[in-house]
Amino acid sequence: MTFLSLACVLATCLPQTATPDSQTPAPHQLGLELFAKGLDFPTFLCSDPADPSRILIAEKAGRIRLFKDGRLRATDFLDLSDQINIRSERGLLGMAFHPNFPTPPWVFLHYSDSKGSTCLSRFPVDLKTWAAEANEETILLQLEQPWANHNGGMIAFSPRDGYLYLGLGDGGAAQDPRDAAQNGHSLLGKILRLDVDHGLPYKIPADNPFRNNPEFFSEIWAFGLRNPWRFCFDPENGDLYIGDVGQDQWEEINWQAGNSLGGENYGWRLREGKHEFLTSKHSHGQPLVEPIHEYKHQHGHCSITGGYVYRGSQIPWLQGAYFYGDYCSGAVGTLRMKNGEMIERIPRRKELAKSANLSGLVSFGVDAAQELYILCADGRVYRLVEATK
Ligand SMILES: [Ca+2]
Ligand SMILES: [Ca+2]
Repeated sequence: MTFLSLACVLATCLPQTATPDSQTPAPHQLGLELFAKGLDFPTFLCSDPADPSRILIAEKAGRIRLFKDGRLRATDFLDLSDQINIRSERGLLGMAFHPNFPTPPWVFLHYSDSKGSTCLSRFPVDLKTWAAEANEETILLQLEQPWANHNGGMIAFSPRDGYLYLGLGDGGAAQDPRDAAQNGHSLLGKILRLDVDHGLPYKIPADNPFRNNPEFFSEIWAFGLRNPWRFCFDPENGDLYIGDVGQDQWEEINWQAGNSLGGENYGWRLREGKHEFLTSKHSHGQPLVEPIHEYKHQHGHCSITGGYVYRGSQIPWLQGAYFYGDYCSGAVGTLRMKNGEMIERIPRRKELAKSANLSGLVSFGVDAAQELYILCADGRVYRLVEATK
């Protein structure tokens, strides 16, 4: 195991708060263990829903590598590299098993196809070989992307309603030039909510918030997002945390309660974080939902990587803490919500820098035991552990 430099230690942690040095030391400390290295730009990690020792790691260029008991298997779970466009932020971006897996034995992928369009697809999994059947792809949604960046990437099933949620960025370039995120007749800059269990390509859930609103496409759950690269549901209560990537100044985290009815407008491009940005020709006459947390582009921060709520068993004191990080600086933070309010936020940059250099923090991952991982652009993947003193 090779631990890299401590460069992250030098700058202070997440802004808009006291530096970690000025705070009472946390009674517990976190660390990272190297889980794998040598991967090619890993973007997503999950496990067999029934077996956390069988870990899957997706690479941006289209392979999904399979690990059993920590060892890389020779045969990929799936290799889509011949049909994926990897320019800029394109690639294999997200993955989710059906919530009742293995009945049906389906895995869903979010990737950029050879033309660069967003593609949501379903593949059956052969449970004997533990490989997805590449020739049995069913495309559920295909959406042209005007630019190579801001493709969103996340897909996840809500633990409350069982529907598939898919995050899409504003399409790309800068300043949302097509004013897509506020436009109800564009799927860009949105989180969609789809019923993938009934009919093809999918069915619109009866209680989608804009189902009977002609100003919006009925797939839309929430809008006003710039690039919701990663979002997650708290498995305990269905609360939704969205890391929305900002433009030049502000990164933000949005939150909605598990019993939300949807329809939230998170503000882009009217606002970047909690700050005025540009006007929009679309007006919806509803209040904008402010982020629960924002941080500025300083101390090396440039792009938020949303994570997961810790619900594992290995670190009991960490229960219910939401993890997020920054792609450029590698800084990690945790926060907790209670009754719709943020009640705790802890910068963990210095703490984690003792065991790894996290700059290029592409994604967090979670296995079926709800233990957390961190994926870095340098091909290393770490497992979150309690630090031994
Ligand atoms: Ca795009
Ligand atoms: Ca916002």
